[in-house]
Amino acid sequence: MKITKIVIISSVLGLLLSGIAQAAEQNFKVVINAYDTTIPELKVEGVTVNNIRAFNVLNEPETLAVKKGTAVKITVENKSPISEGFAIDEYEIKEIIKAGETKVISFVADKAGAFTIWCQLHPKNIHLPGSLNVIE
Ligand SMILES: [Cu+2]
Repeated sequence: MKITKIVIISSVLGLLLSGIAQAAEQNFKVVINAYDTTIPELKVEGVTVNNIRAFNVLNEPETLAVKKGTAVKITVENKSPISEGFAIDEYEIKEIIKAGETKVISFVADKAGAFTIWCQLHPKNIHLPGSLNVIE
């Protein structure tokens, strides 16, 4: 009878502990995609413009949210045809991911706030920045 109780208590404790360990860790998958678009003809207010090319790079998803204290693991896959950057200044993260490659970035989100995730290689109007939101 006593042994049964101990076994039950220890297995409940084990479940609780593994539950806590899971809550303190969060994995994300971010894909860097490039969009190359050409608009053959655009008419605005009587003015015609031809062959407008728009090249944009997006981190998808753009926004990541975690609770403060979480061990964060971000797997970043670069599907753009060129090298892309992945930087979060406040966390001293500055990575370069070559075309077609994947990099895993790990850190503990120990500062609360909204931090810009940006590409240190390209202008922000081409490679659109995202956000890491660390909630208190
Ligand atoms: Cu970029």
